[in-house]
Amino acid sequence: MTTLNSLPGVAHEPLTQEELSKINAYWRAANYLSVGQIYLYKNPMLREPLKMEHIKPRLLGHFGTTPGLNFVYVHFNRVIKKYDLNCIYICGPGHGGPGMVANAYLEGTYSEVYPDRSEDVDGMDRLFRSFSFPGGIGSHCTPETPGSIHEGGELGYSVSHAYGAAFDNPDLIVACVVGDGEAETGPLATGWHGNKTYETFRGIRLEALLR
Ligand SMILES: Cc1ncc(C[n+]2csc(CCOP(=O)(O)OP(=O)(O)O)c2C)c(N)n1
Ligand SMILES: [Mg+2]
Repeated sequence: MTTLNSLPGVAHEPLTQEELSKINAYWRAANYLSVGQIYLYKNPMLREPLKMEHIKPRLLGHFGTTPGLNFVYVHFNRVIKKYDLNCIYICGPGHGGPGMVANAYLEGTYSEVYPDRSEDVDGMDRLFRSFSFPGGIGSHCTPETPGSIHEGGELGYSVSHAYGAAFDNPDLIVACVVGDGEAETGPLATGWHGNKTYETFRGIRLEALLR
């Protein structure tokens, strides 16, 4: 039987201690940047003791989904670098926005596109304050999020967008995370049938060729 470990080119060894500690540090930084966007209005590095006035008065949803999404993100980055892969991450869960923004910021892309959200305390302050706040950025991955092709505001399209990305780019690896809440929507239930769509399209194309 072919298992993942028996495939040529797939490393069998566990991660080294150095890899583990770097990945863990990156993951914790992404989690901090996510939780900061949700809660902090001021004091982004918590250099002062936390006071009520540092907390946003109206909070968005919850943090629950974010550590898992950030975990997937950092490990995909690890394998992308290791094997020089061409990948895209489609993030479905309804409250995953802060995680995706945090990673875009941590990679430097966010500051490249929005120089006022620079990679320093002032930039972090502006990033945190703007998240899900009047005049700021959306609580989900709006089209303004660098690299985003998946508008997360209306739940239910992650699988369809993942299929679309793969159909358009056959060599692309698409990592798609589906939210459990998102999975209750009609569009998502339909999205699971993308494999049949592909077979149908392929059938139609074959038929056309054979004619
Ligand atoms: C079509 C649609 N219905 C309802 C909502 C409101 N809504 C936003 S997040 C959310 C919960 C989504 O759950 P899940 O996908 O598991 O994400 P998580 O909260 O775990 O991050 C809901 C119902 C929405 N954004 N879109
Ligand atoms: Mg959920």
